Amino acid sequence: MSLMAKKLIGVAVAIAVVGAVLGFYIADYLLAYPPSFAATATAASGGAGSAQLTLASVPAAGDSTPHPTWVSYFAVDAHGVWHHTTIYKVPAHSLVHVTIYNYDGASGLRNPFISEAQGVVGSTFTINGKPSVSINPDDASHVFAIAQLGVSVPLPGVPATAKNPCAAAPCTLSEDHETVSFTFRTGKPGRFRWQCLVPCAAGFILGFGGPMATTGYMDGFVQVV
Ligand SMILES: [Cu+2]
Repeated sequence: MSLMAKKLIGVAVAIAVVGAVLGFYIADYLLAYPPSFAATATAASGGAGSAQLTLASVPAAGDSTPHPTWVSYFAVDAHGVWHHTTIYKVPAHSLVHVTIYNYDGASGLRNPFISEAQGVVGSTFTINGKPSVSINPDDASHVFAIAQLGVSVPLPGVPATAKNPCAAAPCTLSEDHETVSFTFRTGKPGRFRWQCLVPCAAGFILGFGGPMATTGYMDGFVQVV
């Protein structure tokens, strides 16, 4: 075999190895999703099924996650245990009651339009039990939005003067938080993307990188089944 042929084979092998490694990296990035979390079925109302989904949003995901310093959502089960996933399974043709405990401070919105709730049953949501239709855009900490279902609800931040803030997940209900509740209606089965709309990713360009671009932190999927 000539030297040239050996060189060509060497180059071809190197390209194949790099290509395979890149392929594994991309496949892992695309397929490594957190497990899905099922909403808890609740008593049916008016003929439709219903379910309860309890979530929490925090200023830092904590040491049990790959990115401890990133802002993140968590799912909270019926026993109060926090799960680091943003993929939720909810029933089709049902009312989904969502409760979100927000432990994070405000980042503010660039577009005040998003400070108004959309697509929720009764056109209102509650903040610490108080019926509301919008918040002050400057107070926005996170947003829970399912664009394809027309749902968008703003979460006000914990005041900077809070005496007992939670630094990182998991937090407890005795720590300062804002409780946001709302209900949305599901239709036929499908997989719908949801995301936060507040530029809350501190330290990233325009606040939209890192956790804002990663499933498991500030966005995920609603699986209507
Ligand atoms: Cu956010």
